[in-house]
Amino acid sequence: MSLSVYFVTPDARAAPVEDLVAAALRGGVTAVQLRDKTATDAEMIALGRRLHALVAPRGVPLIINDRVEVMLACGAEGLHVGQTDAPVDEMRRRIGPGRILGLSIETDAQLAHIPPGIVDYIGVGPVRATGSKTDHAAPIGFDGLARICRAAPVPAVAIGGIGLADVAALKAAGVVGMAVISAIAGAPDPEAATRALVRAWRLA
Ligand code: TZP
Ligand code: MG
Repeated sequence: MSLSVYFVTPDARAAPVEDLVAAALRGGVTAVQLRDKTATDAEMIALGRRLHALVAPRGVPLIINDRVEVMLACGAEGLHVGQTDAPVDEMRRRIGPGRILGLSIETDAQLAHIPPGIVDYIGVGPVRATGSKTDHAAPIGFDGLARICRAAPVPAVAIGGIGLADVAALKAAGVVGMAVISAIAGAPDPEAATRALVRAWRLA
């Protein structure tokens, strides 16, 4: 599994989410997260199944944000939870040992509460303030990101206000990948934007 270029679906969608994910896949995205704070579970399961049919032939994991029932029902590869969701050890019991489990980390202090052997990766940020998540925590910047990466017990993915120009700084901070919404969904050509991120990540 590679989380190097990790596309998270947007709230505001200029294009259908299937079209965005298909474009990201053509561009070489390595992981996709379905994040939808407003859909019903039934809507999210239906969408998750459609997205899973797109990503699975390419061996790209589909990770569902927050909702374990949705993840189980659409056969996704993983679940991503935040600090206010149910505890990760409970989530791990529900999803079983073989699925991917990600946890959002916003502060140094939250690292201390990660139980050993439960979480596969952490999503760290926001690195910068972003309009893509209205209720985000205070930005940690690249210094904060590097500090958290050094102390983290598992691989870290950066998130929040990051894009193509940041690839070298992100690699220097020690993350294994970049999770983005607007750098792909907000680009005039999401496929080309993804391809550029993938190429930059490989070359940096
Ligand atoms: N969690 C922290 S920041 C963020 C999420 C879901 C949004 C990232 O979106 P963008 O457009 O890549 O800044
Ligand atoms: Mg959450």
